[in-house]
Amino acid sequence: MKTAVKGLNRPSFKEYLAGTADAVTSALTEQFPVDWDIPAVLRESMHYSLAAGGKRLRPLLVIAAAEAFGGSREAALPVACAVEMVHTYSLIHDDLPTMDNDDYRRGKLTNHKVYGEAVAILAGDALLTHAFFSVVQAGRRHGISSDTLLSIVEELSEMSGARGMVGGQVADMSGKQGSTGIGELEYIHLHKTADLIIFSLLAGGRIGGADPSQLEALRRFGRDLGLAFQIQDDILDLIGDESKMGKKTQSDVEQEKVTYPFFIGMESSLQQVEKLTVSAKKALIEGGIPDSSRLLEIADYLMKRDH
Ligand code: GRG
Repeated sequence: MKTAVKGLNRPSFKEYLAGTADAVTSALTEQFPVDWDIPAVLRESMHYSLAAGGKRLRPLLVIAAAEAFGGSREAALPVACAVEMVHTYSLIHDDLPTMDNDDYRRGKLTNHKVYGEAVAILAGDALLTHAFFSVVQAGRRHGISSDTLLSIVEELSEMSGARGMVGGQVADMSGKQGSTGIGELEYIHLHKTADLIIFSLLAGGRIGGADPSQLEALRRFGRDLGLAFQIQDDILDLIGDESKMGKKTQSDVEQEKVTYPFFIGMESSLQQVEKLTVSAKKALIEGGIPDSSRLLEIADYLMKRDH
């Protein structure tokens, strides 16, 4: 009877996704209080990209992982915002002329197209540094232990830096068809994409009080989920809707990036996404996590996503 009532009150996955994304969007705007003396153009530029939407996947993972252990959403939110700030900074910098040279992101003009390259670079820098401020503040406000906070800060710096996302991006920039092998491709996917996903799960788990073996299960879940996510991203890019095709530059066409579909073809890539998702879910199911239902739903949702 109790279970049935609990089930009845449980938001659908769609409601959970939308509710979490809204909570993250509101919390993001609160990370830079209006009475802080910040140059207007910098504040606007950061806000422009933070408010531009996106799936809010990484914050969702922080929150769902914390909740899987009975952790509070309030304590997880500032850390969820922190990882979205790091993600947003990486997108702003990735879009710059010196990198991907993109004019549009999330259906809007890219940051540098609106605010100029110098401000876009600095907005990215400020978002990256503010992420660490948010993590430490969250700890103070919500009584997260210093040990937990140190681990979160340590993992955020490692997984977003030279041994993480930035390292993956540099490897990706040097990867060209003909000279990159599938092993290097896995390195690129693991660091450019999976590391922030792994970080999000570990941080949520730590906030919820996960023990070392449960953290290991979250790490394995995040690794496979992150690899599947990137292959799916490359598949979606290749299938391309009209807007994506329109976004391609001449140099993209001449020098297509190395991807799983390039190496093993579309059909096998789709199978690989499914295989990795199954393996991710297995790690979670076997990991002794008190309530992994939302994380499992997220894995299924990502496998079926179309954007
Ligand atoms: C420039 C330091 C630096 C790093 C760039 C993240 C990244 C590394 C580049 C962005 C380009 C890209 C395709 C990265 C792979 C990870 C990925 C699929 C990012 C897009 O994440 P989504 O789909 O984006 O979660 P939204 O817009 O939904 O937040």
